[in-house]
Amino acid sequence: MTQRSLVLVKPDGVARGLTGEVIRRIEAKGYTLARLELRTATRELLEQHYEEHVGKPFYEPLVEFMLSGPVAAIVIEGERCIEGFRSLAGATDPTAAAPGTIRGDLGRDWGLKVQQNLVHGSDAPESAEREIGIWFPQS
Ligand code: DAT
Ligand code: MG
Repeated sequence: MTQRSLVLVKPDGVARGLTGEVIRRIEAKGYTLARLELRTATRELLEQHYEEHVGKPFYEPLVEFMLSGPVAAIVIEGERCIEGFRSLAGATDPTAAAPGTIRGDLGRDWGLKVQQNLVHGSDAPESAEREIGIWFPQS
């Protein structure tokens, strides 16, 4: 079924000039870009976005990292694109992520645990619609 997913190029990806490379891989896979905007997150927005992680030990460092610079907020569209983008992104830990994936090819451990893993992708249809509503409330 045609789905939408929220993709973020995180501050490390934007700062390293990898936004275009991430978009290139999304487009090469055949997904469509429905929305695309460079944004600076706020604490309030991130608290909603990372609702499931509030209170976990890595939550505060994650939020600080996500506030450290602009992110590219992207809505992609396509058949099973939620699972498809998760597959393109690779495992959460960039050191362990398989070669061929965004995190595996372009990410590594910089001594800041696994938070600097370049991209976010929604993990289920419900979270995709929830996250798109948070980042693009007018859509
Ligand atoms: P994903 O981004 O692969 O969906 P997640 O939703 O479990 O992973 O976690 C959100 C982000 O939080 C993840 O991209 C990096 C950070 N994170 C997750 N687990 C972590 C941990 N054990 N230590 C530090 N950061 C972590
Ligand atoms: Mg997640």
